[in-house]
Amino acid sequence: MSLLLRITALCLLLLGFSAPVAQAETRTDNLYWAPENITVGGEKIDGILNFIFWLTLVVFVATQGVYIIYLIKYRRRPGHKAHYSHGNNTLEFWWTIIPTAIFLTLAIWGNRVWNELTASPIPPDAVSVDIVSYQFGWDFRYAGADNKLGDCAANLFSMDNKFGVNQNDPAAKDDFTATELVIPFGKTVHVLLRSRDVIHSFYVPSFRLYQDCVPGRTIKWVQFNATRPAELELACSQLCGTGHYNMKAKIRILPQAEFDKWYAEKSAAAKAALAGL
Ligand SMILES: [Cu+2]
Repeated sequence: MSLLLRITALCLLLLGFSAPVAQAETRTDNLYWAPENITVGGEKIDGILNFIFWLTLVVFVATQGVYIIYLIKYRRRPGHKAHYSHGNNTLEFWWTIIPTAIFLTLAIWGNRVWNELTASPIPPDAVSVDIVSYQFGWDFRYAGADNKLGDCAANLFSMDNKFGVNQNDPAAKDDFTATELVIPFGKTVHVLLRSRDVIHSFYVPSFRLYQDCVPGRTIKWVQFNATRPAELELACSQLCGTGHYNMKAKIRILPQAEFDKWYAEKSAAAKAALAGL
């Protein structure tokens, strides 16, 4: 390729003229704020985020305001002498106590919301999905007809066992896999988060959910309940290597009947594939 062509290609790339990729729902409103929350309990996270945002704004304006006033008021000019200040104990007391109280409030409040959203027992009819992240993509495994995911372990990951499933576990026989996360709305979804290589992150802004997938561990406490049908994009949120930018998967949230149909079809296909072996 000629140098000129290479430079042109690089410029186009830098300007964002790359190959079109499959897009999730395009946002048209509220572009400067978080996307619409579509999970039960997500409004609690929004409460904390909004509080932090407005508090930070007030503190920013107040501190920068004082800074600018002092810059002008105490600037160097003829006839004015600088004087040394030893500080003010009362002021120092308050500007230590108030931030401490704010940080403690945020820590307790955040912890409480985290517990409310993650510590409740998983309902028996929850949809369980095993999500395995890797450089650079996502794999999904569903429980199949028995509604029970087969056992898995990090030391079983291999080229032909990409979910690290224990093949001797009878519950593993009817599990099926998918390349997109398909879930119903109005029902609890329980996800197992794992990684085959480095740390990745399962981040879905519309669910107000952010959880790292850590190699060697199975994160079991993430559950959520979507409130409406939607098509979203799952994008890894932990810089995990050169292909990180492209580590995406589709999330499809369907009405229960449509989900059941999809599930039955996938389950039957997996069963047929197993029988054909
Ligand atoms: Cu990643």
